[in-house]
Amino acid sequence: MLDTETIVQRFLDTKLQVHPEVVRYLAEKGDNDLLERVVSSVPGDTIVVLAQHVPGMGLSKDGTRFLTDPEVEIINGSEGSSGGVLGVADYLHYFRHRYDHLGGLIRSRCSAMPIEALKKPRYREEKCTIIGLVSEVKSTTKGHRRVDVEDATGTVAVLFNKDRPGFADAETLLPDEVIGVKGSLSSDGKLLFADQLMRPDIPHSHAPYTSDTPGKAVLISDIHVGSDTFLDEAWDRFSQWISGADISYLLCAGDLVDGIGIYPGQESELTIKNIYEQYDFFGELLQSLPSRLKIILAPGNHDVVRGAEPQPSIPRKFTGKFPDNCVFVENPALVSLQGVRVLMYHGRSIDDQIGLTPGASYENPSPMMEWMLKRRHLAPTYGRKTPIAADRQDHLMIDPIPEVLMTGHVHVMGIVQYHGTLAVNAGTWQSQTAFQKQMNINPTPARAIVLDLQTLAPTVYDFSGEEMVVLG
Ligand code: D5M
Ligand code: FE
Ligand code: ZN
Repeated sequence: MLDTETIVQRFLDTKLQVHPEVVRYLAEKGDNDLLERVVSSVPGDTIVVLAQHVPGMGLSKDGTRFLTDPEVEIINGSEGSSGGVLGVADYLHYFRHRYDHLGGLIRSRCSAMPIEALKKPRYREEKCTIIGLVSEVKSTTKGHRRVDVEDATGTVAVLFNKDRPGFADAETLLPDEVIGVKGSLSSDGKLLFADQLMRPDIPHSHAPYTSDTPGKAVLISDIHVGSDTFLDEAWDRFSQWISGADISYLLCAGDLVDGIGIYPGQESELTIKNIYEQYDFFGELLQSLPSRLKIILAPGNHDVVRGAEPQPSIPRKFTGKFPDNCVFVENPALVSLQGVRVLMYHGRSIDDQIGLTPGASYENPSPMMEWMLKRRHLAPTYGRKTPIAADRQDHLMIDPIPEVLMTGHVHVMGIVQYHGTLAVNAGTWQSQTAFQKQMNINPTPARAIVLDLQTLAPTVYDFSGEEMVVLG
């Protein structure tokens, strides 16, 4: 047995400093002969003993691992940045903020008039452009979409004809999103026949940033520690793999634990029935991952914080057993990894999108992420399944444009590129639950998506079988 103090002292005795990763490795090996071999074999001019000096540590195989130290910056959603209790009156500011900001993105592409101006007789049967918040969405008996659009001056009904090009876009309209509409006003001035729907969107010219230096991040979600369907063996395979892989960052987009009292009858599906113990167990799992990893953890709807979004980060009283290389962020959070911005969002609004959009299903979360990017909003609809916290500012808008949008929640993996942004749903580490069986949701468990920060290329690693499989 070798303890870390003995190892550090042994090197100090020979006037050598030693990298913590090396100490950790030697302590794990517990092999005194190996320690002596390292001490006697390091070149004479060595100041710090690094991985490359240790036979079998396997860390110098591609020469890239320690070229850069992990570099993480939390741009939005750092610990403690939300959570103040506000009142209903603040929603007025909230929607005003959303309208001003997202409307501004559309305004740069067209010249819109205030909705109250449509009342003037001279605009009847004329071409008009408006920008507003969708207040209601309905299907007509003939299958067209009729939506009410509202700005600070008034409301107008807009009709999207199902036989016109672009109708598929109109079918994805959600209450409370900000849109622009070009169309012709009816003869009574009360209805706008839409020719074109404009969303805040990502410009075609958008060129994502890529890192100048090598670096890889692993994206995962929905671990659900404490549930009897948590895939502990798959996790162990993942844990072993990541210990020997050239990964600098591990990001998890929520549902870290299964929680307590999240759904009726949950108790009978829990192997750990205490919320502190669930987090402790997860902390211990993370303790056995390499300490060089920067681990970024956001909450989801199963975690211990309030459900209303933005969700605060996991409070310290639950994270005592987590290693020091963990960073706790809010949901959502915008995180920069070597300059590559990853927007982490658990993805509860996908439930609302599926409920409100014809043809949308749990089988494929990719279109939902694409629509989030087009809307430049993670969760526009207020008052359905996604609770939104009272605030004077809208923290769920997508701005700046991230290089990567990362979600989870639906437990189904999906990857899609949209205007240069990579959108990833990372799946889950939980097998199908009884509830999901009832809902006919078929999860894609035990996937880790490796993101290359220099190319933004994703590679899927599947740990669900006995052997790890790289899916490409
Ligand atoms: O969500 C796991 C899966 O279950 C995900 O696909 C969403 C679905 N789900 C969860 N709660 C609901 C409700 N209330 N309605 C419809 N679908 C739901 P998780 O957050 O891990 O429980
Ligand atoms: Fe989940
Ligand atoms: Zn969830």
